[in-house]
Amino acid sequence: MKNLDTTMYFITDSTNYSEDELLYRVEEACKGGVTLVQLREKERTTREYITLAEKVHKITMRYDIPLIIDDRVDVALVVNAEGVHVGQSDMPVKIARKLMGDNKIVGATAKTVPQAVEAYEQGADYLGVGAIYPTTTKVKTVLTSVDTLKEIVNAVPIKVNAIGGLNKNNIHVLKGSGIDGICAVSAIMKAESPCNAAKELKEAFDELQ
Ligand code: TZP
Ligand code: MG
Repeated sequence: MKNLDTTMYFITDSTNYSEDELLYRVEEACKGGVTLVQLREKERTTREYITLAEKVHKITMRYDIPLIIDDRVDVALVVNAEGVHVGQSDMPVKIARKLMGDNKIVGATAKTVPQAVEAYEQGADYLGVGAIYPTTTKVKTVLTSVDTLKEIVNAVPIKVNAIGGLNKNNIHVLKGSGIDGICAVSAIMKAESPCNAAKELKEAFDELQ
């Protein structure tokens, strides 16, 4: 059975952090009630990605929170993570689904309705849509309007999360959009207390409902 609650989806960014600090922040975010964790590593070697993913997975498993690996189906399979997330330049959803099997979570990035429909038809379980606001996180992305976000929500029957520059003070723009949850990197990674940040962000999202 897939356990998929995308309400408060925390995505890591280890830039400028030691491994210990990253692991600490993952654990604090778990304590703060995030419902999904994505390990997102762009600079590490495959071997380093696997080693780190094993350590992160040990933590998330203790909190019963699914771990999603960004970009890399091979790494996700090796560490038996609960899922993988693919973007528009990664492996197509259809192939990721085939390799991961039906019981794993496959998420995809979509910035337009056609991309969203294609990802759904190819077997994605959820979509990350954005960037809603400009972001300081290292990413090649363009802004997606809240109107497009709403169109995507209406176009596909799977979970849709908003992403990009989101924090507890600006997510009110998402009210009434019909999204299932929010994704956050900096709001938790850069917070003085990642635990409190996760808790507050989740509360802010719950208040929108
Ligand atoms: N995809 C679109 S925006 C983004 C990704 C991975 C980064 C979001 O990071 P932050 O720090 O929450 O703006
Ligand atoms: Mg990617």
